Formats: sequence, C-alpha cells, structure tokens
Amino acid sequence: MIMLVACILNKMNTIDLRSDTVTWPTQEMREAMARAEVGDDVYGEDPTVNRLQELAAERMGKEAALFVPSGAMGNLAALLAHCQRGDEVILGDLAHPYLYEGGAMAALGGIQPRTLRNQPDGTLILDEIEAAIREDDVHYPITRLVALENTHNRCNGVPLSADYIRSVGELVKKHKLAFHIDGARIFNAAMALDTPAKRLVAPADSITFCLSKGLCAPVGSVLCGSKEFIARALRVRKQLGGGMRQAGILAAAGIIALEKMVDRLAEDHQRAKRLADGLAEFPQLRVFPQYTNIIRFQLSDESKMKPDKIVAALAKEGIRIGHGGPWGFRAVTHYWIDDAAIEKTLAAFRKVFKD
Ligand code: TLP
Repeated sequence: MIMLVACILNKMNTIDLRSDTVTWPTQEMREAMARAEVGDDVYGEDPTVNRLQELAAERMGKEAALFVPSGAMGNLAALLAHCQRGDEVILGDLAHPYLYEGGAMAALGGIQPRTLRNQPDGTLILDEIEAAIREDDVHYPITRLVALENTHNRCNGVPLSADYIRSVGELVKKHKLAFHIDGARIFNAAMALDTPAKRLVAPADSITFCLSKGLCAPVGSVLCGSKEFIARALRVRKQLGGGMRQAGILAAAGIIALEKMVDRLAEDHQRAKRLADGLAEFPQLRVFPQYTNIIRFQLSDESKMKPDKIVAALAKEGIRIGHGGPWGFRAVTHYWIDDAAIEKTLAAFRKVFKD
C-alpha cells in the first residue's frame, strides 16, 4: 500500500511530456465510467457505446461510427475494409501507419504501402499522388486508397488545411479511389485552423480519431464513414479481436472527451508555444516550427551533450520527454501540463545545460 501511494505521488510529481497518450482520465470521466449503462457491444447492445458512436458520427459529419480500442486498430480496420490483398495504398513516408503500426497493413492485410515524401507541411504533392496511381495492368498492384494524417505527428504536429484536403479528395474521386484520414489529433487540427473538424474530413471516405490522446479518455478511438463502410469495418474489428463486450465503461469516458475536452485544446497549443519559444532560447537546441501541441527539437551543433544524457538528466529533475531515432526530441503538451509545468521544464533545461 505504501509502495502504491509512493508510486502515485511520484507519478503526480513527474511532468510527462513524452506524448498526449500519457493522459489520465479526468475525475468526471472516472465518475461517468463508474455510472455507465452497459450491455454486450458485440450484440450491438451497449447503450453507451451506441451513444458515443452516434455522437462521433455526428461530429465528423459521417453516417456511422465504430468504437475501436486504439488508433492503430482504427487505421488498420479502415485499410482492411477498403482494400483487398495485393492492393496498394498511397501514403506519406512519415505516416503513422507506415512507420509506427508494426507493418500491420502488410502483415495482416497483404496491403502494399506506396510512400511519397511528406512535405514539411505534412502534405503530399498532388502531382506525385497522381503519378503514383497505377494503370490497369496485370503487372501492377491495384491502387486502392490514399491516406493522409491530420495533424501530422512526425511533421511537427502541423495541421493540414481544408483546401488541401479538398484538392486531394477531388483527385481521389477522379481516379475512383478511396480516401482515409488518420485524424488521431483531428480536433487539434480543427482548433489550430479554426475550422470545424467536420469540414476537414468532409472529402474523406473514412476517418479515425483518438479519444485517448489530448482528449484524456483512457482507451479508444473511433472510425467513421458511411453505413456500408462501417458495416465492413465492424466485421474486420471482430476479425482483429477488437469486439469488446461491456465497453460502455470506456465509451462513457469517450463521451466526456468529445463533449468537454475538445474546446480546451487551445490551452495545450498556447502552452506548447510558450515551451517552444523558451526552448528556442537555448543555443544548444534547434527547435522546429510549432503548430499545435507537439514540439520537436534536436541538439544544435554547438551542443556537446549526447541526447540520451539529456533525457536522463531531465528525468532526474522529474521531466520526461520523448527521444529517438533521427528526429531527436519530442515534447507534447496535454491536459495534465499546466503553466507551472512549462516553467519547471524550462528551468530543468537551464539546469541541465548549465551543469
Ligand atoms: N502515436 C503515438 C506513438 O505511436 C508514436 C504518439 O505518442 O504520438 N495515428 C497517429 C497520428 C498517432 O500519433 C498515433 C499514436 C496513432 C495513430 C495510434 O494510436 P494508438 O496509440 O491509440 O494506437
């Protein structure tokens, strides 16, 4: 018991900027979860899941929605519902389903990714998309789908504009392809662009968004699309073992996420700006442009320190940041990061670079 309390206190004192996935549910969510009316969702009988799905579909302007355990499963269910084995998907070389979903589309769907270079603004060049679409020839795989990501995680959390998405939608339609958006952080994009999320996803046939990132729900994402598409995705979710039973316990938190947590995302963006501006003052760091709640930065040439030493030294000060690969560091603001946490983080960097 003493160990548990010590562990919780330690966690509460830590400023965890590794991701917005680390967010705990709010007290209101925990209470709603305890009270949730439930049923067997594989029978379609969980009233709370059904309510979340209706709400999500309405927010995305689509006919139907499907609650899934994770963003990765939402993307995979979408790809499997759109594509046959041997089909090709056009997506960015920095897209989450390409880089960070364990090669699931290939491993489980026999789907071939055709990557195009993501531009720094998260977009794919329209002419390059068009040039990548295969002719009808037995030698080639069949191009089936184009997928975008909004906001774009690896491109510094940049939001993709409604105009750009409309242009991609027109191109995709012209070639009779399907169009999926990984909108894990679509509400961050909507907030940053001051555009309704519905408008950002209107040209897409399917969209996944996450409840368990900046919106604080403990688990879950929602895949939205036409009724016919969601019926296919429901079958895929079952095949993937994602049919949940009394999932209303989780959906209850998701409903609060959608109703109460969307409008406050602007605060996370303001704090990210404050943090990015503060970090940019250190000559040891090169900070990439900040747009939403994601800040990416690297060591500048002037720094003599090794990245893992910096991560470890910050951890000693109770600050956790993401680090890995060629992209350097990542800090992500979220509900549990307040103004004081930002200032403490900057103070910790000052100490680390002074020592
Ligand atoms: N991203 C995670 C890590 O996997 C990198 C993070 O910490 O940012 N799409 C996008 C754009 C995402 O950023 C993520 C999670 C997912 C899909 C997958 O969501 P989950 O983790 O719920 O499967």
